[in-house]
Amino acid sequence: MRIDVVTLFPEMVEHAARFGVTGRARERGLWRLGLWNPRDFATDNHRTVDDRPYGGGPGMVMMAGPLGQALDAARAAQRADGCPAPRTIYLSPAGAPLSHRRVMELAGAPDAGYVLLAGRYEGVDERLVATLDEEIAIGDFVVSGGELPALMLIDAIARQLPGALNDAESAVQESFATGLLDCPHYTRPEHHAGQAVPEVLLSGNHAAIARWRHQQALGRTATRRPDLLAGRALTQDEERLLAAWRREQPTG
Ligand code: 4FN
Repeated sequence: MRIDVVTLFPEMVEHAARFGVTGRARERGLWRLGLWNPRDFATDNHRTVDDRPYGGGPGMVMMAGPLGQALDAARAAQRADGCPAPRTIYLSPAGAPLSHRRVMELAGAPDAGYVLLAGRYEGVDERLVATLDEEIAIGDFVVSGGELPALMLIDAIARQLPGALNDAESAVQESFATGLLDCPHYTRPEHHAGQAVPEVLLSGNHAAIARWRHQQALGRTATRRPDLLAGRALTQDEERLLAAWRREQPTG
């Protein structure tokens, strides 16, 4: 997979893309990163990439010209690198909310190419946005630029590429695939700040532990993120586990 990012802060993306699972996946050659600064495609002496909004008002807008040139250069680099049909994605608050499902779709074609556009200022001239394939939003909050959203998308995709995770990481990963929140985790020591580790986890009874964890995951998801359960039918056994979990919760 090849991912290019068009950004006014390429160093920010380059630096963050070196760490952890995604950095290791990159070292392994599972994905390649290209960076394009629209400032390098500006035509004036000041290397201007933004201008005042037509119609007036506060803030500045990223100009279509330099962005279009940077996107063209990124697409050409993708083609030269064996990605004939790169998909262009604008990280934008107006995009479709990113989901695990969409991440898996984007990661599902390991030979695919993506060109991500990270905005700054008040955003991007709409005529340039109209030339892109897709808009994706990371969440409902104001951020200063699209770089961190782009990095979140890259992180989410890269860790799904075949060979990105070692066996232990892959095993953990499979537990996320249930569509539920995680169960609570504990490690040593057995007592911390007057609180003990739940007894079942010390029992050595692996079936009981698995059942308790599944129950915790169901209970937490039902109370904290009921929206995640909306698209997921519960089995009869899960209904029983959840009902029992609810009875055990302190009231009030
Ligand atoms: N944000 C909102 C409403 C209006 C503007 C913003 C906002 C960065 C270039 C876009 C934001 C959120 C999720 C990219 C936010 C995302 C961005 C994202 C983003 C600078 C213009 C801007 C209603 C969400 C609070 C600034 C809501 N996912 N504008 O943040 O790029 O990808």
